[in-house]
Amino acid sequence: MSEIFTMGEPMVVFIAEKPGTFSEVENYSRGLAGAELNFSIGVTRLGHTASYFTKLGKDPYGAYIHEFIEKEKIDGEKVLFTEEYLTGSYLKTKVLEGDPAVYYFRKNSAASHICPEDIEAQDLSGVKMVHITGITSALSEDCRKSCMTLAKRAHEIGAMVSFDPNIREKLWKSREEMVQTLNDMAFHSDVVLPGIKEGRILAGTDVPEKIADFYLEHGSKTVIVKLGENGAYYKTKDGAQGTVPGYKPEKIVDTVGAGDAFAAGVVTGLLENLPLDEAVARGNAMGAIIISSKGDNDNLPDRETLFVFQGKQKR
Ligand code: KDG
Repeated sequence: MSEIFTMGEPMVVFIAEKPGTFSEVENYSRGLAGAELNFSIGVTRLGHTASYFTKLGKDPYGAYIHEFIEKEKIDGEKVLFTEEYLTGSYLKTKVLEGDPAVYYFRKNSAASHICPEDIEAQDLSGVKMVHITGITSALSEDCRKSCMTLAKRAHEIGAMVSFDPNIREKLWKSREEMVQTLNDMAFHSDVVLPGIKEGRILAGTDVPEKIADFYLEHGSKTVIVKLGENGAYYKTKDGAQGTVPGYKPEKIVDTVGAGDAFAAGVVTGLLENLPLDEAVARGNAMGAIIISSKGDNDNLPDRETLFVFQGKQKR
């Protein structure tokens, strides 16, 4: 069995070749997306084993995603196919600055039908870390329960849970429901990975230490707040804390997927027993690398590429 387990919704993404509206842009390149899938690619390229669970439609998108999972050596043995629902997709615009706009085609998708029974049926033996993102909780009531079931099962077998709130307001009915659900998941997780802007929405503050304290007071053990180009701030329940500076990206092309790359860096660092600040530095490096390409995961590095990148910016 793999040391890491995750689940969520993978999608096919179509990325605009140039800025403009859909009617203005004729050409799109095809890619693969999904926060937990990006994360799985990140950790397996760094030499770790990961199992990924999802539901795919029996359609060309589903077949493409499944092939990709196999090619990346992610254990997707338990992935289920359904005739009833389609695999989701999304459109991503090209911007010259800031975050691109995204348009989802995923309502009632195959993955939104993941249910707690699916999670109960998973063999988690040998798993040391379960990674969950807030996107999955937003997909349906069943998906939300599935995330909680997964966190509970992880703790029963002594595995740790890492949680990235990954706010996607478009997927939620209301901000109130979103905040409550994401915080509840975070309180049931060991390692919480909010961004600074997410902290303002979820914890009511954009002071990194206060965001960390908010989660630590409610049961989380380690909180790592992503600060964008300024790196990341961490605090543990034992009071250890610090800010780890960010790496300079070669260029900034597309910021989508940076949080997943960051999570892959941190989680692999923790599994390798790196000191926390080094695990966070690895997360920062992974985030800086991925934003220099247009895809959500294509540029995720192998170990050697990562170490060369980190070595070039010795601090
Ligand atoms: O974190 C990156 C993801 O946002 C992207 O790959 C697509 O999963 C996705 C989503 O729901 O936005």
